[in-house]
Amino acid sequence: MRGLFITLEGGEGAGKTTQAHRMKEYFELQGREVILTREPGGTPEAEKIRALLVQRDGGNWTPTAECFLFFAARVMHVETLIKPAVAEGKIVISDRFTDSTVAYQGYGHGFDLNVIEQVRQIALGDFEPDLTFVLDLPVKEGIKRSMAQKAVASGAENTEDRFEKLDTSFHERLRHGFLEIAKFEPKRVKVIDATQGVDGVFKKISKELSMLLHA
Ligand code: Z5A
Repeated sequence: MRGLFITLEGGEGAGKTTQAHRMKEYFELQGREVILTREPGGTPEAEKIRALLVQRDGGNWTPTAECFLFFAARVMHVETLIKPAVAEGKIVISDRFTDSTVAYQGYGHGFDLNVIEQVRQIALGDFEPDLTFVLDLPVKEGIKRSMAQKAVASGAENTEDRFEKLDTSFHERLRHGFLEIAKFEPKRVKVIDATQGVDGVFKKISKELSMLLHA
């Protein structure tokens, strides 16, 4: 059976992690082997880079350096985990991938989209996900969900908050960025209305998954 690489994208609290687990159950019920992973991270080396990028004391990177760090982590992730697993017929589901760099560093922070594309070409060539879901949610709703989640988990201090401290206008640019990516690549990127409940969102996702499996 053909392996697949599927990514989940979207702003803070959009429900990517929740839907990644639902997707895993869906494929496993069909007898498929699934690997859930995330970016930045996913391999021991890339998780070390994650700590530099997302933790509040991880360092003050220039935009160019930050872009290279995201792609350094991504190359390790793709070469040592994603490609080998897909070659073995497994389904790899990643919570974020290159579209997050385009949306956060490019649309969000204003880093040159052409430079991101050049670095992407050097790092990944023509490798890309078979299918990407952008979970789309009004910014306020995403932040509300994310804050509620943190309130529940308030026992353990969360230091992975470097991007979450950004203002509302940043999150609006981010949302616009993800929608633009989907507009440019409608075949690969599917926008899912994430305002519904978990089951409603998954119903839309599973429709796309079924089409992919029977393509
Ligand atoms: N970043 C970057 O800048 N550039 C890059 O290239 C990459 C990343 C790859 C780490 O991301 C940070 O790195 C991220 C972008 C930056 N910064 N931010 N923000 P992360 O993926 O580790 O963290 P995150 O984006 O903040 O994810 P999250 O908070 O884990 O959100 P989520 O996975 O989308 O949502 P969730 O955990 O599934 O759900 C959030 C809460 O909502 C939870 O309580 C759920 O039970 C609830 N939920 C979920 N779905 C629903 C529905 N449908 N209805 C109601 N409630 C729901």
